[in-house]
Amino acid sequence: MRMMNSSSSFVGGAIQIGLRASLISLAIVIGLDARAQSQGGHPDVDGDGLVFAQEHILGTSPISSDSDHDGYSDLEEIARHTSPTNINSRPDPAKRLGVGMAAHAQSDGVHVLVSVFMSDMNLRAKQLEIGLYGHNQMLPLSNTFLAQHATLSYHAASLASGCVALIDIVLDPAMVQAAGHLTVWARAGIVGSGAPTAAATIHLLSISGVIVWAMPVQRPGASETKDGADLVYMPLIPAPSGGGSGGNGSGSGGGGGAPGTWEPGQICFQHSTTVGADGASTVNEVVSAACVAGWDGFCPPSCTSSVGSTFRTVDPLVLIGG
Ligand SMILES: [Ca+2]
Ligand SMILES: [Ca+2]
Repeated sequence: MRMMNSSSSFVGGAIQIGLRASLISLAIVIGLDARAQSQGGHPDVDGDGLVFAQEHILGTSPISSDSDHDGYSDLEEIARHTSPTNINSRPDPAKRLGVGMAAHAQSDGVHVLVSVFMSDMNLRAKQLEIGLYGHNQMLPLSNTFLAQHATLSYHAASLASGCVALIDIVLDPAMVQAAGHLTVWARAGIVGSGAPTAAATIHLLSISGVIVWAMPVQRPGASETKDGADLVYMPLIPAPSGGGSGGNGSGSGGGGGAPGTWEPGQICFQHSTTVGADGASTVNEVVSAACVAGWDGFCPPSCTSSVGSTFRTVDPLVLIGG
């Protein structure tokens, strides 16, 4: 993992993040990171750690680090599992550690972001583990892999005493294509205090060679564990190089990479329920699916035919409890 002004010590399969930095040098870290992420036509104009392509997919503002103006940055809200675009969705102040994930595509591959909120800067006391689940196997990502494929940066949090760490992992699309379905998971905890207390997953799949993020969408009043999950199949297609109009997000994110049979301006909206569990994995069945208009995306012709199909993923609750 390329790290700026930080150090790391490795314990077992987990990464223990350590930071030798004053607040002044932290500001330098953030500045360097923003500059680094501006390369390749993917600017992070508002400095919240989310490049344009990511903000576009999330529907967050590329020119405001706090899209809904609730005092929590877009990145922090990802880590703390609240909506960055709903001012009434705010983090639980009692939770001192949070892990969330997002994904987008760039020309160098699929970027999976792991956002870690910490209420204090005692980073040596935090333990973070990142892994893959595919082919019915849990595979913690090795430190060697992360060193080669991930970057780490630190960003300001709503609490002056805390921070948000952002781990940006670049995956070869061929990994997802080979697996068909691939879940990336992350969990974090306090060193020496037993089980992790925060976890997140992101589910990727390959449809006709296009990498798709099965992105959860919030349904007001619904209980995810009881009612199943609502998902949209968000295609992760790199924007053309030099793209990024900087406008209101009405066009450049989709790029031209979707097969011609995919319907533009629509997205595959699905509802799935858990029909079984096997160790850390759950078996989920798609109970409804349809192309829904009004999205800046593409809907594959296979959308409706996915009803009745099952897929396996990892239950974040199991990652915490296990
Ligand atoms: Ca933003
Ligand atoms: Ca916010």
